[in-house]
Amino acid sequence: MKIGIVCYPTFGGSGVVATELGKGLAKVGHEVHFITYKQPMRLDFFSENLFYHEVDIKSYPLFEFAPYELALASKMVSVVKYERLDLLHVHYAIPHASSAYMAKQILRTEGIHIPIVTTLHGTDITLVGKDPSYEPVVTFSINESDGVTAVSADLRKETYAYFDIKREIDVIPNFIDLDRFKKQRKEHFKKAICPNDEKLLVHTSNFRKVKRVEDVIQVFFEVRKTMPAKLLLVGDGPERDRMERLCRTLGVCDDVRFLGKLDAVEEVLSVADLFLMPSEKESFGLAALEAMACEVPVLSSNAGGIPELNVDGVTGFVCEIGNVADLTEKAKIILADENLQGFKDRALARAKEFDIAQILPMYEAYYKKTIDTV
Ligand code: GMT
Repeated sequence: MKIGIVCYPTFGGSGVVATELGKGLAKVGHEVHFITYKQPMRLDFFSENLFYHEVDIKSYPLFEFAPYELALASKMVSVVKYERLDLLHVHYAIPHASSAYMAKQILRTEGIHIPIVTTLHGTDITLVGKDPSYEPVVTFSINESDGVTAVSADLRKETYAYFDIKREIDVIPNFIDLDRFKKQRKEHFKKAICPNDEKLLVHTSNFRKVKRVEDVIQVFFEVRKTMPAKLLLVGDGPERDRMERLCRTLGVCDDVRFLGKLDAVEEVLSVADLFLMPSEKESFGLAALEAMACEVPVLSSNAGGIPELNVDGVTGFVCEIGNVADLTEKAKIILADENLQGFKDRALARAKEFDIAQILPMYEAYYKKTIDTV
């Protein structure tokens, strides 16, 4: 098939999923055309089946905000037409699904029919999408897509709850490339961070409020009272300053390091003992899956689709959102020497269920079904 993939190209789970999916499809022989405003993060190599089309956003003194949606729709029209695509797969509803709808209508006037598959990722539904300033357009463009998938059953449920959806939404979970995300031998790194064999806790996120990074630090503060431990915080975002101040107030700065935006997160995960994801909202939790693939147990909240990934008492623990006392107690259980290896082994076994090799055929079948039925 010739598939167009539209996504956000920079940091963020939906862009990572879209890029890895495109790479996986190209590997098994499909021709994949990325349409974005910037070269996607993990698409920095040559492959005969991968193409990149940059959206040209023209500014003009009249525009306070350049109309990206229109430039994107125009680019979709030309790529579909000249590259003869079979299908467009847009990741994240806003504004990709509505731009795709517009492109589809324009192409129809030229006798070209292009099926649109929209994948919902999370905040496009649970935070941004349901805001009245976007809701009518999101509802319309989901209903007008030829196929709609959500990355978890919970996200599908939330979509039906928030929007007036009149069509079927299928669940295709996120996936992991186990060749990249695997435990690597990084003993020197572990020794440098934990010279006295301290337990290493890790959190990665975009440091937005919904990630509840303060819970990570509070849990660490409590755990550290009972065992030697270190905390690595990977990523950056609006909450970073506040979190640095919290570390100072709690007096834990010597044992906490903010690493900023790291691309090779698997190297950090390779030496971690516990991954924390106490989010307020989380449709899937790709970062937790990446940790599990590196044999790291997950201590999470019960937000959104996380319990569909992290199995309570098996691959880690699942606690009520904001229950720091419970999170702390469960962290100590996981980190106890006699328990840790079992949790690590089971985390890896669970991650294998989300191997890209299992999930990619689901998308291929979904594309074929969509093309055949429209
Ligand atoms: O987590 C974020 O805020 C980024 C966001 C995105 O779209 O880039 O992530 C969402 O999509 C990921 C990939 O499907 C999911 O793994 C994340 O759980 C989801 N985030 C939220 O629902 C908050």
